[in-house]
Amino acid sequence: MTGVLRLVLGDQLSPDLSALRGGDRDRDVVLLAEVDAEATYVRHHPQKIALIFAAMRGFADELRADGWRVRYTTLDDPANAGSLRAEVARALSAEAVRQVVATESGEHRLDADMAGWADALDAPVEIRDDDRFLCGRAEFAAWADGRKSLRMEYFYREMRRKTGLLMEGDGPAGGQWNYDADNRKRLPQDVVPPPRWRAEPDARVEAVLALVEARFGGHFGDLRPFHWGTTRAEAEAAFEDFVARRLSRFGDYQDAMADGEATLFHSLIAAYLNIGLLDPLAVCRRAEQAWRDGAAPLNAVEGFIRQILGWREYVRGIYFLKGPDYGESNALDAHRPLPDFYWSGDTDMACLAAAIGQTKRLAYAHHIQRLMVTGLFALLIGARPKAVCNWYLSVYIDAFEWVELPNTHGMALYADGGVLASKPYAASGKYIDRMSDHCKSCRYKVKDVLGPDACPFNALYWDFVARHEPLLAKNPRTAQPVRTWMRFDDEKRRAIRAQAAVFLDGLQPKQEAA
Ligand code: FAD
Ligand code: DLZ
Repeated sequence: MTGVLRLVLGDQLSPDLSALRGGDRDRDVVLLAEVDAEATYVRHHPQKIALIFAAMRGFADELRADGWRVRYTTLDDPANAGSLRAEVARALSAEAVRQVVATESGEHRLDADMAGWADALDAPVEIRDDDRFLCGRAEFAAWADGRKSLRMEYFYREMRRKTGLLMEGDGPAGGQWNYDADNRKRLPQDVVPPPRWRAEPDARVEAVLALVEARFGGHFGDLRPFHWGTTRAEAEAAFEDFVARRLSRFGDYQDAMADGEATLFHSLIAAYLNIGLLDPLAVCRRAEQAWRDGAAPLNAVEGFIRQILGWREYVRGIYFLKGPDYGESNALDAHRPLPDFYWSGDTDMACLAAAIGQTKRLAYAHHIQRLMVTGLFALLIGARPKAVCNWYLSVYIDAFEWVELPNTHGMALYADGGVLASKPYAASGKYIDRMSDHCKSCRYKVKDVLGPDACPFNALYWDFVARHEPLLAKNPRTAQPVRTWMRFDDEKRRAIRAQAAVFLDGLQPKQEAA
């Protein structure tokens, strides 16, 4: 009797994955394959490849312990066929299986490839919905249908009602849907964030680190020290550590940045959620419980839940709603190459050096660093959206296209012309000074707009306002800076634009393939 080949991708490490549902443990074979095609479609940070391979190996053990027959191909297996499709073909001819069941992937690239498998493999291929999200693709499309504006806030309220999270009767707990106004504090000197939770590599992880070092050591980013959890138990321990030690202050310092503090009060769980080691609803319910138990205030817990129940679900909805062409737009007509220092951290701007430096060391930067430091700089200089998206998809431990692209292309760069954000997130050095202490140690003066020591963000900001004056003037949320720009006299305007031009001319581009 023949069985079914059940494919599990590297970011589908969930025991209740739809591809495994209804399976027959005696006849079916579960396939996991480390393949070159997935490890190289962008030059992933070495820690990201190591996390995925180590977690895949850990999940294979979990499945075996649960009675499944698992076929696992390691990257260094001499017979490795190099791509998922070729590994599925190899399994079909080697195992007593005649049909394939898979779960839809998180990327248009792979979805399109999988759609051609039945013909290419000459075998029945069933692709099931990925229902590990709280809002399915069709449900999001129904929510979006007929709406003029797809703002996250309204989607989020629907999701609160649907799940009952932080609800009191028909209304929001505490009387407000959103406590963001309370969540914009600077980090005071006497508040010291706890160190990040760390796993120590065991023999399974060490074997993966050696493999990644040999094959992908040349990619941007340090492989060691490697302290990410790679099993479900470790991901849960990391999350519990967050609940116990950081959740209560997550809200207050959510937007803060500080010299020498890479992780502040953030959870560092995005990668675990995205590869299936943590379940988003369980995580939100646990955070809500902490509030109900009096262990964390409402502004912190609502802020945290909104990121997962709101933003995470919403960006996935946008990614699939807008389809494969979403990343093709370039609404601000931006064509500048990404500066070389994005790949080295070698810049005198302290905020950029900190964000890029920790990205290299940890494969991690928190949201405000991604949006209001590296993202803001790329927006202001008019960097080419594809080059910026390629960078974000490569360098972060949690980067998968369904979540990376809307955040970068839409939120940070406004390259989608306002599908996702109601305005470009443009700001001067003043914002960075308000939310961090980076400017104190910076060689540039944040208060200056002109002169060799002026913070480059300032002239770049006004240059951006000047370049996009018609667009910004017609949006009530961005019209004020245009009016201020118009009040500057001609000489000041000319000097600012000349200062920006000299700075832009001095940026060293990286030779990119993308
Ligand atoms: P926390 O600050 O502790 O937040 C809790 C959780 O909320 C996160 O783990 C994440 O699952 C979710 N979350 C928070 N903000 C967002 C958001 N805007 N979109 C989706 N989920 C969110 N997130 C990714 O998971 N992968 C990416 O590739 C990614 N790329 C980004 C690129 C840019 C330009 C920007 C501005 C944001 C990006 N984000 C991405 C969103 C966010 O920055 C990260 O989820 C977060 O920094 C991860 O760190 P954390 O786990 O400590 O999150
Ligand atoms: C990101 C990644 C990497 C680095 N390697 C593998 C792999 O070897 N095998 C695999 O099945 N998946 C891998 N992945 C995750 C896929 O790229 C991911 O499923 C798609 O990007 C869709 O989200």
